[in-house]
Amino acid sequence: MAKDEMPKSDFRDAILWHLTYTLGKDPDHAQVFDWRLALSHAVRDRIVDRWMASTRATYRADAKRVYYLSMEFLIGRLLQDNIVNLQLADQAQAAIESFGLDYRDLLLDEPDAALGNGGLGRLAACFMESLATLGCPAYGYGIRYEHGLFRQSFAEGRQMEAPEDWLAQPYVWQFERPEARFTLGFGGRVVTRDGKPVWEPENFVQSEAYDVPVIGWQGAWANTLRLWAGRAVDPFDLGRFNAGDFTAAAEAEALARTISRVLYPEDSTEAGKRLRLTQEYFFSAASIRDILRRFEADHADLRLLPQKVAIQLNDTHPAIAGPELLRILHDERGLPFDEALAITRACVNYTNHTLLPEALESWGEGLFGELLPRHLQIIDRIDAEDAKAHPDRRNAARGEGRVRMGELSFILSNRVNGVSALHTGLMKTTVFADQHRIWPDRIVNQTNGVTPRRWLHGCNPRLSRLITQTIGDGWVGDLEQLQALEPHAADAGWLEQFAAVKAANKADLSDWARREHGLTLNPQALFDVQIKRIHEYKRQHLNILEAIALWQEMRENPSADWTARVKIFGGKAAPGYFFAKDIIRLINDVAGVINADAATNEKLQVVYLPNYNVTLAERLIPAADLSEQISTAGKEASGTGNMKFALNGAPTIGTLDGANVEIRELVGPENFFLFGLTAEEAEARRAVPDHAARAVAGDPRLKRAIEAIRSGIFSPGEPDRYANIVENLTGADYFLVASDFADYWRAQREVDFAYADRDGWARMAALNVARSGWFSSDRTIRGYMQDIWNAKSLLGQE
Ligand code: CR6
Repeated sequence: MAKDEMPKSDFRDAILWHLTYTLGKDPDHAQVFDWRLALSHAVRDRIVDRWMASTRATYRADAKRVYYLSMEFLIGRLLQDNIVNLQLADQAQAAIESFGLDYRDLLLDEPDAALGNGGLGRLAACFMESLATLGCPAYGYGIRYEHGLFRQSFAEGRQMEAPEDWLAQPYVWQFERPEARFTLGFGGRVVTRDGKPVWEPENFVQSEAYDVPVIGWQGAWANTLRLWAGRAVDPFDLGRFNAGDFTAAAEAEALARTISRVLYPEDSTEAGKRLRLTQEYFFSAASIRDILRRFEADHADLRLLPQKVAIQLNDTHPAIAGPELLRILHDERGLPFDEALAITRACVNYTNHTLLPEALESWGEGLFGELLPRHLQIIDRIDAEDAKAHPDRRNAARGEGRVRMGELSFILSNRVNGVSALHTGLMKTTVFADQHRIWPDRIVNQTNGVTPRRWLHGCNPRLSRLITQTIGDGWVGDLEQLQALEPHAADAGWLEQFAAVKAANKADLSDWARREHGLTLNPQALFDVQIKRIHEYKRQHLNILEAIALWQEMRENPSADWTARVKIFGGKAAPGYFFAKDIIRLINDVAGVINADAATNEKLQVVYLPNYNVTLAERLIPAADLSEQISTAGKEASGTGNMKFALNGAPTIGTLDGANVEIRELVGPENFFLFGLTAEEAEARRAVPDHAARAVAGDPRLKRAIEAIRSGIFSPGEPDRYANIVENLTGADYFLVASDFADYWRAQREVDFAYADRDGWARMAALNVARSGWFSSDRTIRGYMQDIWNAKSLLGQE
């Protein structure tokens, strides 16, 4: 094969061609890494044609485009996803095996792109995939962090953080776009010229674009994820270099790059100051310029903007995009303020992802005004206009010395949405009650969803095969077809096959845990899994308390007929969130003691797998028997892990929180293990004096479990190690662990009982699969297209 004979049709030849001419590697000496890159190039080639066809179709139709602005896109690995969506899996596997290589090894060689913290970032990635699947012309805009979420390891049970470096290797999925650069200003002052305000920024950086194509199911459509990187306007100071100051010569570049250096490792807490706000403005402003450039290339009348552009703010992190658009329309394009405001409002929409007060962003007006002086004036003007129109309005964007990003996002949006029915309802009665009274049509609900391509078809090939054999393959693009499985859940023969899939997935996980971590998991046991960020409201400590209490009862009564369990944990804590880090250490300490107890360890194991990420989720979810969704009611906006478990046949033990409520409704209350206070009851309980102390005093099991922690049996020689946790559980206990413990215990014993009936359990698990089709992110995106964006699919027009 010669270089000018680039093979198009034969996939095997295409891989060899790329290995030789793109990577310059002799097949005789190529490593797994080289083959993986060659395969990725061959796959990428097949994406590019469709990508360009989609872009052309969008221009031709002059279609409305959706712009999804998000600080996080937790995309994980892309090779397998792309292969699955192009339906190349069989070809790719055959080709790779013909070279004598292991196909799975190759897929697993790709680093995880961890450009997100948790649910919000993963949701954005699922949405990008569904937008492409549905043929909705869309761009994702985010930041190309050089270091994604930190790598987690444990040292004596404690979380250690190391920088993640997904870009240490060539990243095949990105295309650098040096032509799409914008110069962005920060700081400085606002002067008046010809009676008009003019912003004179003091510092400048450039945004450089990297495009990642996102291909939909069956390759029918592809969109772009555009990630911005910070660059200096003058990257290199030759004068300083020649004067011998080599470090200073590159200082501007180092500073500019800092902006896109690290993902903020916070999750649901108020994030750090100046750099974070700089990041937010940087990517929002670059994106707004890009959106306007694309629009103005074909349209002269800015009043048409809302017909052609829908902007979605993924939480408040990109909220400054609103004032930035308004500023450009008014200050730079010369539209009257009220017209610029109306246009902005008609384009922008906002998704709220949390009601936790500490997670609602706000900035001190000092810092804000220093960095963005003109935007502060604009925000004041918007507040003033709203105050004129609605004199009884209470919550302005600026108040109490702060710029409040939730309020700002709300008042600049056409639609504001919550992410589950319960959460949207609470938005109306709590944080946005005042706004909702004034603009009663603005808040709408769009319950989250997950892409079935990655979260069932891709990650659970055995179950995918069984489903396709049973009902055909239409379900991958139309998940509600899973309903057709329902009659089979009554068929003993089919249920046996279904149970065999789960057993095989569990065996795979056990093999991997042995190889990778030296763990021996009992595959006969119930795999009870809680994987998510570590947070008090998610209550991993409730789960570990239950493990302690169970262990104590098992020791007391070793001959009873206990259902064997493996409790599996995974998740990272924000580096500065010390209580969460204590919880991690406690789980590891408890695991050490329980797993070493020969009297019980055939029946109970506790395992904390380090460095939870998308890839680990793809491994664990297909092997799970039970899904732990045990947040304090009213605190988890939606959850999306809960949907992935149900879809893969793991029933939920959970509270009436977030989308758990809708999962329970759909799968049926008899196939869901409910416990705990409702959101309303939780609010009321907090007002009861000494609620935690009373709960502990009234529940000998809970009391004994806490006592065990206090006594130091899990922290020999250091009984105070968990003094904070003990004090919290018996004192303030804002998240009501003590109050919910007894009912959680009861529900867990119901799980034990139900699991002992293996046929009954398989039926319950199968019904979870059959009834979870509604949780496809395709359904969610259709909802956004219709109720929020007024955007149309261009499928068939490419
Ligand atoms: N932490 C919510 O807490 C929700 C996702 C996506 C979260 C979670 O319940 O499923 O967003 N919120 O909507 C934020 O990140 C602010 C999350 O992931």
